[in-house]
Amino acid sequence: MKIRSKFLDLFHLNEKYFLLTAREASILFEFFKALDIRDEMAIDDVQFLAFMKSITDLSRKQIYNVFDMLDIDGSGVLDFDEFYLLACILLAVKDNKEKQFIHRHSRTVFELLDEDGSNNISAEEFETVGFLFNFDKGTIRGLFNEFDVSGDQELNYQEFKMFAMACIDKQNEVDRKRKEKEEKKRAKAAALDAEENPRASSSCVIL
Ligand SMILES: [Ca+2]
Ligand SMILES: [Ca+2]
Ligand SMILES: [Ca+2]
Repeated sequence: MKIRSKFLDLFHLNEKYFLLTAREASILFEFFKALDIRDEMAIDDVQFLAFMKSITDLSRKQIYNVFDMLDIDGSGVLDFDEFYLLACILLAVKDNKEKQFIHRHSRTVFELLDEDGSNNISAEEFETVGFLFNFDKGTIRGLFNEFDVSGDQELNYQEFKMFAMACIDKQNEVDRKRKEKEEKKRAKAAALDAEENPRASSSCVIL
């Protein structure tokens, strides 16, 4: 899932808790009230579709899946608590921190993914909304092979928790590789620069 939103750029999840600060939450609440054009302290699926279409690249079907997942109490609308959770997930994805988010909020994410409340996540359940955390089908199948220790084709909370812990190692590795790549690029650019402007670079060294 890709996110393009100037509004969300104003927010960042707290590094420690992966939630919004109180101030940011109150700004988000104002925004929620603006979306809630009928003044019902809730947004329905049509309002949600328009909002998600404007800031993500998800399809209509995917957006409705997300709506059903977030409507935890099954009321047919999203209240602010449910919307707040979505905002935190969107922010985690925007900042490439979705794996940390899963790790930090493994119980919440587990309950979100376990759509039928069976205390187990099936591959189908994971696939229904996995795109929200940037998991594609292949990755999800691999993940079940690796973490379904009991072999019942489902992840219980213990198994999911192991996955969530591994998730963070994976994210750290991805972050490390990205940093290495950036540093290499920078070094290469500096070397090229030095080649093109030998005088400038030698004066740099003197300075
Ligand atoms: Ca609801
Ligand atoms: Ca389930
Ligand atoms: Ca299992």
